[in-house]
Amino acid sequence: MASPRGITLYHSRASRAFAAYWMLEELGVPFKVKLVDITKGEQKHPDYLKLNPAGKVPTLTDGEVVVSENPAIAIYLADRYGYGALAPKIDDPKRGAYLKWMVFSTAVVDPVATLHQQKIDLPGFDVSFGAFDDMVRVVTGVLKDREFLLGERFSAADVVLGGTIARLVYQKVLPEEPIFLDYRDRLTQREAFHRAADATWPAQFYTALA
Ligand SMILES: N[C@@H](CCC(=O)N[C@@H](CS)C(=O)NCC(=O)O)C(=O)O
Repeated sequence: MASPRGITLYHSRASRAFAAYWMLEELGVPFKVKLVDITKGEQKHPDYLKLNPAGKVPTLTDGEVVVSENPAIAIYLADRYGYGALAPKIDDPKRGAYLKWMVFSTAVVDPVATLHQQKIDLPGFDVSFGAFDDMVRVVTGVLKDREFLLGERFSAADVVLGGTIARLVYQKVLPEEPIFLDYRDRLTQREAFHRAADATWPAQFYTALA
């Protein structure tokens, strides 16, 4: 379905905005791109802060709709333009797991992995995102007997959490074990992944992932 309003993605190259870009490519909807160069501090410009007071990329607008935070962007887009395809429908029993993995991606995986990369490993108890090893165990557990997070069917949750896992494998934050490498390889074979990577990542990063 084409957007009746007109979608614009605000992103920066080689950033977490990749997930939103990949999501748009999966859906095949037309969209405009505005570069917000975080290396120049453009994400803190007053005009951009009106769209996203957190001063981070990505942000997506669709007419009057403004959405930021990758999982929220992916949930919005998948429900609006890929409902039943990239998003399980409301009455689909897989909807619960779908939403859980979406939230888990930035509430747990990203923060705990970022701290781990900086050699900060907090005890899991009373820390909202838990311990790094517990995160690895949980993600390993879901991927051990399936192609994608929801089973055989690729979904927007694979774009958001899978995109994060692909980056963490590349950055060697996650262990280079077959379970992560194989999942990463399944994701990077997708044409939409390649289109988004070509547009957003330096060639070196892209070839390392492909
Ligand atoms: N939780 C956010 C994270 C976005 C994020 O961390 N963006 C980084 C780029 S990778 C950013 O904009 N950094 C610039 C800054 O914080 O000033 C999401 O999932 O969208």
